[in-house]
Parts: sequence; C-alpha cells; structure tokens
Amino acid sequence: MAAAERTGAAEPAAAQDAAVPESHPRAESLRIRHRLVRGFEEGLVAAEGLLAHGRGEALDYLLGEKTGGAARQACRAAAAALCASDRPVISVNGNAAALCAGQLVSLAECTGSALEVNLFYDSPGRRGAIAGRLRRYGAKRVLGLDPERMAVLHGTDSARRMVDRDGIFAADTVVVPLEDGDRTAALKRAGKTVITFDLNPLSRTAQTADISIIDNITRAANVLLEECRNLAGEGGGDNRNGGGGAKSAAARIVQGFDNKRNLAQAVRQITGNLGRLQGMRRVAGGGGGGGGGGGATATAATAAADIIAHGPQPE
Ligand code: PTJ
Repeated sequence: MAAAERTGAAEPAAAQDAAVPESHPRAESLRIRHRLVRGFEEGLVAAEGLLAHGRGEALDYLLGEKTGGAARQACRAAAAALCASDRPVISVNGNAAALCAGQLVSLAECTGSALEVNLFYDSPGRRGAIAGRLRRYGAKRVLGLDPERMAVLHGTDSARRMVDRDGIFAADTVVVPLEDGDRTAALKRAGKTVITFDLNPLSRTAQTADISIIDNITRAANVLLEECRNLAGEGGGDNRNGGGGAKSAAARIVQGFDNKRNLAQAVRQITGNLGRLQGMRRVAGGGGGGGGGGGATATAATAAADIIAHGPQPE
C-alpha cells in the first residue's frame, strides 16, 4: 500500500472513473458516486446508503457544491471542540468509510480520537469490512467490533444504540457523520457534545447537534483536518498533547459558536443560489413565475428560518 493511503489521502480511483472524461462538467460528482458504488460492492455501504447519497447530492447541488463560510466556521468550532475534549470518538458508518476513511483516520490521529464503527443497518460483515478499510489507512484500534464490550445508549431504538463501552459510551465528544436524528438526540441527552457532517441544514440531526458542518463530507473532512492541524500548531503540539492553555483557548472558540445562526447562514447559501438561478431563468426568458420568483425564494427562506427557530422537521 502506498504511504499516502495511510495518511489521509483521498480514496484511490474507482475502475468506473475511467468512463468519465476529465472534461465532463460533473466529473467530480460522478467520481464520488463511484466511490459509494464500489463501497457497496465491497460490502461497506448499505444499499440504503446509496439512496442517502442521492439525497445528499441534491442538497449539495443547492449549496453550490462548495464549502461555504458557514461550513468553514463550523469546521473551526468542531476542531476546537475536539481539541478541548478528553475522550473524543469518531463514529464511522458505511458511507463515511467509503467516502473518506483516510481522512477520518488522520483526524483521529491528529485529535487523539477513537474510531468506532456504528451502523444503522447493522451486520457483523459490514462492521468487519469497515474496520478493515480503516485499518488499511493506518487505524491501529477500531472500536465497536466486540459484542462483549457493547453497552446500550438509551433514548434510541435503532441498532445505533449499541455502542462500545470504551468508545462512544464513555466519550465526551462524538463526531457523527451522516447521522439520524434519534441517536443525535440520545447522545445529547447523555451529555455528549455532538458534531455532525450533514448536507441538510434542516435535518433533525443538523438541528440537534452542537456543531453541524453543512457540507459534503468529501470536502469538509479535509477542511476539518486542516483546522485541527492549525489548532495543534497554535497549541504548540498535537491536540493530544495540548496543554491547559490550548484547551481553554479551544473551549472559548466553541463557546463563541452559535449553531442555529450557522445553520441559518447555510440556508441563506441555498436560497442565495436559488435566487441566482431564478435570475438566470428570467434573463434566459424562462420567466420567474410571473415575477414572483424572488418572492418565492424569500418565502422559502422565511419558511426555513421558521423551522430553524421553532423546531426541526422529521427526517
Ligand atoms: O452505514 P449505516 O448502516 O449506518 O447507514 C448509513 C445511512 C447513511 C444509510 C443512514 O445513516 C441513513 O439512512 O442516513 P439518512 O438519514 O438517509 O441520511 C443522513 C444525512 O446525510 C442526510 O441528511 C443526507 O442529506 C446527508 N448526506 C448524504 N450524503 C452526504 C451527506 N452529508 C454529508 N456528506 C455527504 N456525502
């Protein structure tokens, strides 16, 4: 295995990539799909994970397929939260493993986090395949594999409730990529700080977590890793060895972060993009719903802001 594979490099190219010319306007999006499909063929990704990715793709399209200012701020706060934690854990499911196993292993190494496999569509085979993928990227220890060491996280009935006694059960901060709202709420009730990657700013997970990174995990995992490395540098060492000073500076960054406000900024990123599309349609003579297009965008923005202020919608 190339050294790069062990140090947070992107996933190697999938065989299907060869079918996509570099000039294809959606080449990157197609390559990400291929990673998921290959992950499915290799037994990492649940069939439902492919559908979940489709939902994510649609939202990514609306976000402009780029890391916005809100996501960058959330990454900075998430890096600080990990730095300030005593027992951080990164929860890994099938999609996260297929899309960015290398980055997650590097993130764990940089922040002293444990890696734990935790699945919604649980099966020992998929757990093993995901752990194997993490180990291929250099993970020395992967939790969530030994049935003897599992404990119940109360407040959720899905398979995700089974967590490792030495991992999520005892953690103070948990990173939950592409998560469901139930477990996020249960983790919060258990007193943990929850960080999520989620392309949907209106999902229950995004609304319930302490820090929601509204971005594609394929991009945001790199940004978070970079922020963690920056903070480790500022702290004069890696996060695992950060002294009290580094920890309290990190805690101040976390305190200054307002998740609701950050989510509203992500929604504005979407409505801004929709507004621009509406403008493009008018210029192209496609009409804007009789001039009501801007109004419709504003109404959507108001509705979204209302959801953020008054409570989450079901996922
Ligand atoms: O591997 P398992 O068994 O744990 O199952 C994992 C899935 C993803 C199938 C399971 O957690 C699931 O059903 O998730 P949801 O509720 O369909 O999707 C969770 C959220 O992830 C949704 O809000 C999606 O928009 C979002 N999402 C999808 N792809 C990405 C994403 N967020 C960030 N980056 C992505 N690439």
